[in-house]
Amino acid sequence: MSDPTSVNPEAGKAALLEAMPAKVARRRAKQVVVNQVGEGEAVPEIAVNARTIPGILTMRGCTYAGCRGVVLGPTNDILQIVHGPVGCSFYAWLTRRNQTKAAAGAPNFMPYALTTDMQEENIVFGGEKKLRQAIEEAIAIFKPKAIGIFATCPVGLIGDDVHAVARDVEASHPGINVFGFSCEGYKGVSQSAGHHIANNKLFTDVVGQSGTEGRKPGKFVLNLLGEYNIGGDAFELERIFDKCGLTIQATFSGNSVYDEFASSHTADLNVVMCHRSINYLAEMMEKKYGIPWFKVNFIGAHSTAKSLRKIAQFFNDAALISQVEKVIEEELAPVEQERLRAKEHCQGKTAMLFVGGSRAHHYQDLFTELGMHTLAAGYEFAHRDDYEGRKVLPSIKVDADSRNIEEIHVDKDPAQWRELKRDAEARGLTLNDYVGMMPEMKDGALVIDDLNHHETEVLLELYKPDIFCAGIKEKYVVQKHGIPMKQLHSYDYSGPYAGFKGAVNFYQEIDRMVNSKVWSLIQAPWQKEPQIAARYGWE
Ligand code: CFM
Repeated sequence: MSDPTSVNPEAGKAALLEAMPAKVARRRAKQVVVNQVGEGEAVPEIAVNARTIPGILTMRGCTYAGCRGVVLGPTNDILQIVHGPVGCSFYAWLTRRNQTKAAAGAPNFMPYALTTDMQEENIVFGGEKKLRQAIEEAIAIFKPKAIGIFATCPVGLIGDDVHAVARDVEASHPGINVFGFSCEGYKGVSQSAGHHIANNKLFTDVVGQSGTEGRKPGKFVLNLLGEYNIGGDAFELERIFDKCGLTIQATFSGNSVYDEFASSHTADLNVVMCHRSINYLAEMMEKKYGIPWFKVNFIGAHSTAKSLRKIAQFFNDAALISQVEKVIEEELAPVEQERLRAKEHCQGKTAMLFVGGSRAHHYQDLFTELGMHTLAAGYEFAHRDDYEGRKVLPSIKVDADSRNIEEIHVDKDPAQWRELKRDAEARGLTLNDYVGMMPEMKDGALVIDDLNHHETEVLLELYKPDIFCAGIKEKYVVQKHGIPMKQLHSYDYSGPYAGFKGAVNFYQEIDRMVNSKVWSLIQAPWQKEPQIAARYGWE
């Protein structure tokens, strides 16, 4: 077990930057911060959402991934057609493990990968005709009610207009909602731009398309934003919400269907799980329809209980409050038993988390529940508000890359706007806020944005954490260092980890991983013989 206090954080930071050329080290120095929480949850400023240094081997993905894969991917009856070379579609094909359960007799397009498979000829002479043909073919086969078209890098470079094609198809197929996304991979510095593009289009073309008759029955109707049903997380949350008597109008977008998006404006509350990917939609829905939002976290049993209580307090209904308390009591008892059992083996061990734009924060709660310390954490593509809290929003500088993404001007819709706040703020509830990751981390922890391969290796050698959490690109590098590695994107083909049952799964897996002896028994060939002699063909 490593001693979390044994490495001086400033020395740790210096070690990360040591081998870098001076210019690169100067830039990275602003993206690596030693955490310190001051008065009013003030934390040091971190440089984020900046272009990745070429060649540094980033963990990031592209804008198309954030739009097509992340936000739209988990919905099952919007036919999604990727306009681009086949690889963009193929490598996004079911790799995120977002699950879905289509209703009996309802379509489920998720297992399909639809692409225009652009060829050189289309790049030279334009691909709009091919896209149009592909859509016609898809309509004939699948008969969808909605179609999303996703533009990849070459589409933007040659100037194909996916929106014009969408309008054209819509005109000849009334009743099918067709919308295009200008989510070319290069549009922003990371996936994050793709989230924003997806939010914008969903807001302008899908949310509010159905009338109030689309509202589901129930007294407490809310949308769950930023939950994508990885490894079945949404199924567990649906179970808990149902037991509490809460109705989920729409989840954006785990286990969701088009009609739920279209009628999501009829809900009375938006709760936001992943702030980074969906805060835009929450803000826009509040402006237009008056739907209030607040942040929740269903990763961790105690965080789940806290979030459920906040929802019940918002609705301010005695029966709901007592039902939620009953559910928490019932669910928490077996979870606590398992937590305390696992905690005995995990207490004092150390973790590092480098994931996306929200999980590096959320999963710290699960490790804390096990008595473990987070030595270092960071996001791949989050913004300053996800690190430092939304209080820094007014001081965030808008650069050329962010300006690239459209900010939609939204006005109140007097015909549809409802007063829904129920005096929540007067009753002490905080709305429209996210405190961010850093204020909830210990002083001295390293916070690193857009971690790269070299820094990963330095961290592993220096701190020797008991577990490292990231994605598939990092997995085998970490394991070769003899350190267990947990994928927090795909969950290593396991899950769910959300809610009460998810917490139990996580405790058990982490217990097994950090206490396994297997890693200390293996020795890689290069540890025995640092230089392996090679014989060249011409010798
Ligand atoms: Fe939100 Fe996500 Fe994440 Fe994200 Fe993602 Fe994901 Fe993620 Mo992978 S929406 S920011 S773009 S919680 S796919 S479900 S795991 S990087 S931390």
